[in-house]
Amino acid sequence: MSGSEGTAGRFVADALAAAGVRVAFTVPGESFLPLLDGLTAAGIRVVAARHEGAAGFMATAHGALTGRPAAVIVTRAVGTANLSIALHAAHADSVPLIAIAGQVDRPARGREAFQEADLVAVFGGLCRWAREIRDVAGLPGALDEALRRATTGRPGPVLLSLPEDLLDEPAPVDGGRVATSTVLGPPRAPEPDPTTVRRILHLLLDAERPVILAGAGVLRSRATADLVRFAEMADVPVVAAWRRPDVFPNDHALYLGMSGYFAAPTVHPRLLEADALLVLGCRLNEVASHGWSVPAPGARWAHVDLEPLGARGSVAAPTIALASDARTFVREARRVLGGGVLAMESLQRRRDANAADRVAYETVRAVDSAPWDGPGVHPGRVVAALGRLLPPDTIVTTDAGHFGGWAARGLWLRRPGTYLGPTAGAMGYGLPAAVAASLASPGRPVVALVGDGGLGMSVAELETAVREGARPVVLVFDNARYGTIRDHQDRRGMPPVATDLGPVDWAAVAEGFGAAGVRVESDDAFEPALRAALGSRRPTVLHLVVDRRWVSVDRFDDEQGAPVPAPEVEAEPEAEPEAEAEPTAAPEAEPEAEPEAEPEAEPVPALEAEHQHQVSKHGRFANRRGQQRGACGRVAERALHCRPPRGGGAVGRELGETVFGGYEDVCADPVAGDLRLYSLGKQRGQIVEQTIQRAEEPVTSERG
Ligand SMILES: Cc1ncc(C[n+]2csc(CCOP(=O)(O)OP(=O)(O)O)c2C)c(N)n1
Ligand SMILES: [Mg+2]
Repeated sequence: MSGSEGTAGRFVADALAAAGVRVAFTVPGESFLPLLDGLTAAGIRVVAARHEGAAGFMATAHGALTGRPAAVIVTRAVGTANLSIALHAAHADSVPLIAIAGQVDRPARGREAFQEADLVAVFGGLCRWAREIRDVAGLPGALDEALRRATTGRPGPVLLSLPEDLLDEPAPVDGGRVATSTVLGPPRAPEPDPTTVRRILHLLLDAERPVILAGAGVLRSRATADLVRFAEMADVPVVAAWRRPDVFPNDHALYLGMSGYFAAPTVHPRLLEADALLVLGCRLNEVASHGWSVPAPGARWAHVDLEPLGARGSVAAPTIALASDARTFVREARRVLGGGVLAMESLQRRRDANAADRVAYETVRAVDSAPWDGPGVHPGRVVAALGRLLPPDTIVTTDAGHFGGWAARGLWLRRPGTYLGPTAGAMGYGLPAAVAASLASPGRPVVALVGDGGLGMSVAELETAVREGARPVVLVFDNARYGTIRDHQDRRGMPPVATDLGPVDWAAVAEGFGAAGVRVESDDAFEPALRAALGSRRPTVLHLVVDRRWVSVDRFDDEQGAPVPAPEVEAEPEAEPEAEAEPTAAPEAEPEAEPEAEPEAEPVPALEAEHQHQVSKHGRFANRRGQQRGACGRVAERALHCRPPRGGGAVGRELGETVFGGYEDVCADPVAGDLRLYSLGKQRGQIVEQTIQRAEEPVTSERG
C-alpha cells in the first residue's frame, strides 16, 4: 500500500490519471509529498527535472505533441517562480498544461510563511485559469474546472495551488466526480454551421489571390491530411504560422513557407497580397502576422479557430468568424466543395499564380548556397544536411535565437508533429522539449536546435535525458555570444554590452552529464557526426563551432570576429592570493574595420594603436585606465585559451608560442613570475596571430 492511500493527494493523482494525464514533470518539494507518492501509485510517470522552467517546457512540449496535457508539479513561491516562463510559453502556444503548486499550510497563509506567495495573484495571470483550494470538499469541482479550462476552447495552462496540509487530509468522502471526457482527445467545438462554411468558401474562391494561414490548431486537431486535400481541391496555397512549419508538407506545390522571423522574403509580401485570407487554427500573434500587418487592410478574411478573434487594435474584425476546430471545419469544407462546381477560368488563373509563387519561394528559401570553407560550420549547410539525413518522422525542437533562422527558412519538414518551437520566444526550451519529445515518442529520432546561450539555460537537463532514457541529439550552434541581441546592438549602433560569452567545451559538458559529446569544426565533419549521433543509444551533443560572422540567415558580417576558441583543460594552477575586486570597465569604442571581400580571407592585420594595456610587475592586468584585471583581462583569458586561476590573472602559453584569436585584444599574464605578452588584434572579423614575447616591466603595449 502506498503512503498516500486515501489522502487528498492521492485523490488528485487519481483524478489526473482518469483524465488521461500520463506523465508529470517536477522538481520535488516537501509541500506535495502525498501527491508525489499518489502519482506513481496512480500509474503516472514522474520525471524529475533539474529546474522547474525546464520541467514546464517538458510539459508544454508533451502537450503540444500529444494533445494531452501533462502535469507539472512544483513547490511554493520558489518553484512556481521558476516555472513561470513555461506557463507563459504554454499560454502563447495554446498548449493544455496542468500546473500544480504545493502551497504553504493553510494556517500559515498570510503570515510570511516559508516560501509563501499568493501564487494565484502572482502567477495566475499567465494561465487560463488559476485557483487555490482551501478545503478538501472543493477539490473535485476545482479539478473538474481545471481540466476543462486547460483543454476546451483555446487550450492553455491552468494553475492549482494546493496547501500542503490539505494534501494530507482524507480524500473527499463521495470521491467527487472528475470529468474525463474532455481531455481524452483534441479539443473540439460544435459542428460548424454549413452556411458559414459555404460563406468562407466563397470568400476564398471568389478571390484572385487567396491564401490559408495555418497554425497549431491544425496540428492539434490532426487536420494536416485534410488540409492538404482541401487546399488541392480549392487550389489555395498555404503559409504556415511562425514556428508551425510542420502544419503542411513543405515539399507540396501549394506550400509557400512559414511566416514570422526569418521567413523567406517572399512570404510576407505574398500574405499582404492576399485579397482573401483564411486564418485557420492560428492566433495571429505579432510574429506570425508580421507585426499585425496581416491581414492587410481591406483584405477579406475568415478566422476559423476554437476561439476566433474579434477586432483587435489595428486589425479589423474578421469578415467571417467561425468557432470550430480545424479538422471539423476542413472536413466540412471538403464535403461542401465536393458537391460544388468551381469556375474553371478563375481556377486556372489561381493555379498559374500558385505555381509562380511556389517557384519564387523555392528560389529564395535555400540557405546553403553562400560560399564558405571555414573556420567552423556553415549553418545553412548544417540545415540542408538535416533535410537530407533526418528520417521524415524526426521531431525537431528549437530554442530562441538567431541560429534558428537557417532552420526557419531552410529546413524541409514533410510530416505534421515533427517540429516544436515556442512562440513565446523563450530561451531554454529546446533541450527540455527534446527530452519530453523523446520520452513521448521513444522510437523516433529527436533533434534539438539550440544556441550556446539557450543551452546554457537548460543544459542540466542532459542528465534528465540520460537518467530517463531519452535520446535527443542536441545541435548547439556556438558563437560564444548572445548573438541575437548583439545583432540588435550592432544594427542600432549600440556598443556590445553583455552580449559576449566565454568559450564552453560543450562536448565535455555533455560527457560530464553522462551524454555523448562531439566537437564539430567543419562541414565535412558534420554528416558523420550526425549519423553517429542518430544511431547512438545515448543523448548526444554536437558542438557546432560557428564563426561570428554568421550573424543571421540574413546577415553575414565581415566585421564580426571569429568564434572564441574552446577552452583547453590545463594543469591546475598554483593558488594565488585573491585579486583585487574586479572593476566594471566601460566598454571601449571599437573602430570600424574595413569589411573583407571574402569571408575565408583571413589576413593578419597590423595591430592598431588603439588601446594601451599595462602589465604590472605583479602580473595583474590593467587597462589604460589603470583598472586591474578588467574586461580586457577576462577577454584575454578567453581569447588565449586560458583558464583563470582562483587568485586572478591567467595561465598562459609558452614563450615563443604562436597564438591566434579574433575580435578581442591585448593582454598579458603571469606564469611563474614571467610576464608574457599577447597582442591580439582588435580588428573585428579578422583572426590575428601573435607570438608570445617576454614583456619588460612596466609594459605599455601600444596596439600596433
Ligand atoms: C528566457 C529568455 N531570456 C532572454 C531572451 C532574449 N534573447 C533572445 S535571443 C537571445 C540570445 C540567444 O543566444 P544564443 O542562444 O546563443 O543564440 P544566438 O542568438 O547566439 O544564435 C536572448 C538573450 C529570451 N528570448 N528568452
Ligand atoms: Mg549564441
